[in-house]
Parts: sequence; structure tokens; C-alpha cells
Amino acid sequence: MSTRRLIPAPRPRLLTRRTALLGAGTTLLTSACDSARPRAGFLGAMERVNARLQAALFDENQLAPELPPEETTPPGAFPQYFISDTVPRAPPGWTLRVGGLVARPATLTLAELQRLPGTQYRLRHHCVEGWSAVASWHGVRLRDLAEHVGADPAASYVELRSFDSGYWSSWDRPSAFHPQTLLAYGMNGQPLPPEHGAPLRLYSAVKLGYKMVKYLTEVNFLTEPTSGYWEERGYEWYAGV
Ligand SMILES: Nc1nc2c(c(=O)[nH]1)N[C@H]1C(S)=C(S)[C@@H](COP(=O)(O)O)O[C@H]1N2
Ligand SMILES: [Mo]
Repeated sequence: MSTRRLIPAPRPRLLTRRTALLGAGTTLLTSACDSARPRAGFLGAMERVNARLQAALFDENQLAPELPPEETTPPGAFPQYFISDTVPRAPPGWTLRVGGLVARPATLTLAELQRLPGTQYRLRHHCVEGWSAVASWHGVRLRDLAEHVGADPAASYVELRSFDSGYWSSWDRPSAFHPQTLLAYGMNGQPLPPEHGAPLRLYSAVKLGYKMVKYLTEVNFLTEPTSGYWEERGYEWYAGV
């Protein structure tokens, strides 16, 4: 099975309808991105303005259109991107750790996650490199997991970490709690395949592909924003679709 890697070539103009509307404020350079303090400096300030504008335009009740089965991207035509050289495989005894500002920190097995209220939908997602693909996904809404662990209302950010070479990202709360943002354990009616993030990955209608962390190990509810793997390499943090 061939694997492909996302080549870090930030193309901010390609990003989204909203950033196209917003024009300036999205230009970031990898070299200007200090991974220790990614939000610092002029570019950090510009991106903060951009994130705030995008957040202001975000409508948490607006749903992406669900697509009919015939729109499903055939398995062979579905690009696969992960930063590792080979398909990451879950360590034996895999669990999801859920922590941060929550009343009931939890370590959940896949079976326990599957016992939480589930949902499923068929949507198109967009990679920053310009391709998009359609699949149906089933899993637990991130907002339902938040409720399960008693996430504090003061936790305005959600950080997601994986066992794939330290890949990670972080989200604003309204996007994370959108009804079409879920922790998916199934794809096209089957268990989630290893290429697409087994045993558990984030999937959403409201962010670009690189925000949807696959191979999850950890979800943390936080009061401050953090960064992410591609975000530290110059990609936009908000990355709304
Ligand atoms: N752990 C992990 N998650 C990841 C990535 C990755 O390299 N590692 N790539 C991201 C990117 S760039 C995209 S476009 C999507 C691709 O998801 P797919 O393989 O299901 O199409 O996963 C995202 N999540
Ligand atoms: Mo991507």
C-alpha cells in the first residue's frame, strides 16, 4: 500500500472562502513561525486578527450539506496523508485519554466510546493542498464527549494529540462543539481503516483536513489556545472551511 506525505508548502490563497473574503492577514511564512512561541510577533498578531474575524463569521448552527451515497469517493481515489512513512498502527491496549479542565477525566476504550450516543453523516472534506473527498463517518460528537467528562465552560479550546509521530492540533470551542464535529471510529459503514486514522480520528465539516487529527490518543479541554503540527510550520491555526 502506498503512503503519501503532505509536503509543507503553505499556500494561504488556497485556503478558504472566508480567508479569500478577508484578504490580507493570512500570509504566514514557515520561517517566521517560532515553534516555541507560535503566536508571538507580527505574524502571530496578524493571525490572531484573522482567527478572530473567522470566529466572528462562524455560525455554529449552520450545517454542511449531507451528500447522497453515489457521491462517495471510491476507496482507491481517496488520498491518504499522514506524516509517518508507514501507516501508523495503534499500540496494543489503545485508549483515549480525556483531560484538561474537566470534572471527570477519563481513559476510554473503543468499546466505551462506542457506547456513548453516536451519530453518522456523509460529507465532503477539503485538504489545504486542493483536493477534496466524500465519505460517510460515524462516531461520537466531540460535544457529547465533552458532556460525558464534564468539560468546564471556561475551556475555550480543545487540543487533540495522536500516536502518529507527535501529530497534533488544537481547535476553538465553537468549531469543536459544532454538531458535525465528531470523533469517528467508522467510515463508509466499516470500522475506520488504518489509513484513515484507526482506531479513532477527528472528523468535521467546519475545518480543513489538517485540523482533523487521525490516530487520536488524547483530547484536552483548555483555557488557552495551543498550536499544532502544521500550524507550527506556517499553516493557519483557525483554518475554517
Ligand atoms: N495523525 C495525523 N492526522 C492527520 C494527518 C497526519 O499526517 N497525521 N494529516 C492530516 C491531513 S493534512 C489531512 S488532509 C487529513 C487526511 O485525512 P484522510 O487520510 O482520511 O483523507 O488528515 C489529517 N490528519
Ligand atoms: Mo491535508
